[in-house]
Amino acid sequence: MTKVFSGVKPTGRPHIGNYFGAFTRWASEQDTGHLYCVVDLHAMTVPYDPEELRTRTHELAAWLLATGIDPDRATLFVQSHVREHAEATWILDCVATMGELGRMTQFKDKGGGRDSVSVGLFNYPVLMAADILLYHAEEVPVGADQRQHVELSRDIAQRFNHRFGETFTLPKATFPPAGARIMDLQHPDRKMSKSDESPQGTIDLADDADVTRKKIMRAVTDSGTEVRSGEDKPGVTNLLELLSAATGRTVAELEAELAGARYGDFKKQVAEAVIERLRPVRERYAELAADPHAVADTLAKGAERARQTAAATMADVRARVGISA
Ligand code: ATP
Ligand code: LTN
Repeated sequence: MTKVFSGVKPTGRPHIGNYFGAFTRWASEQDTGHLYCVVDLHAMTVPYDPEELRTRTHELAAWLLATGIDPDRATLFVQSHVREHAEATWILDCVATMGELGRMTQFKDKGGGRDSVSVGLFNYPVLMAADILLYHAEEVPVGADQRQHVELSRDIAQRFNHRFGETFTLPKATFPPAGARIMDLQHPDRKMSKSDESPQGTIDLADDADVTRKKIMRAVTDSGTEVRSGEDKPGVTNLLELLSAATGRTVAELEAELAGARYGDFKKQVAEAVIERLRPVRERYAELAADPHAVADTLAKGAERARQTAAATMADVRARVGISA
């Protein structure tokens, strides 16, 4: 059985990009030995409101459960509940180098050389390495933007093993199939994102059917009238990919069927498909939201299970690096 670890930050509200690009994949591939984590410590690397962090962490876990993560098979937990993540980060900090962290493009994009950004933002990939390495994960399903971070985790693991003896498994990133990247409906040249302010371009999982329909009907399309994908048609391509993700049919099939369709009718079809696909997930979420104790209980059990592995790894690490057991 392959060991898998992945994480999602409780920043902003989860959207259909997270859902189609990550959550559904996690749910369909889940197995015992897979761990899925709400990485609240990672959400602290940029300015945030503590009460909001608490709420969002809980809501995000509920969305993962609503998507179909089964806590009796996979382990679902909150990063800060397992203190070994913070402890491992310090030890790995003493193995990682300023040079390699300084080369991380996410840090360069988000930190941009400003003195005011937190040390946590710079250190973000080391915490991510700790997440992955504590559980000896072999595979890390992520979006392409996280490739560099997973490679860094691998480099850190290798260096640690070389310096202190075989301890960590070397992880590798795995990526969703092509087309699993949902773009902003108003700016189809950039990905739908939790942290960018583009409410009309982002369909939150928490949006209701009416809001979902309106946003899709107002999505930007392209010049011309043809419903086909292509580099010259980023808006229509994105909607075709969304329709494909929602229906499980290929873009080629949909293009053939939609030949001659008007943009308006095409968008209606996309909207209804997305709404239908999300309906049971939204219903399940509403049930879970009505019973916060049940979700908290599930997360406590998940943390308990995760802690067993994390504690065993840390005992080994402590012994190897020469600190007290
Ligand atoms: P942000 O949007 O705030 O930059 P993020 O969504 O990239 O953050 P996470 O919330 O931690 O970061 O990502 C959770 C998962 O969702 C990741 O695997 C990421 O690749 C995936 N994901 C995020 N946005 C999209 C998108 N638009 N299309 C497909 N997958 C996405
Ligand atoms: N950095 C990731 C979230 C993340 C993660 C992880 C993903 C934190 N720790 C460990 C995989 C494995 C992101 O921004 N999507």
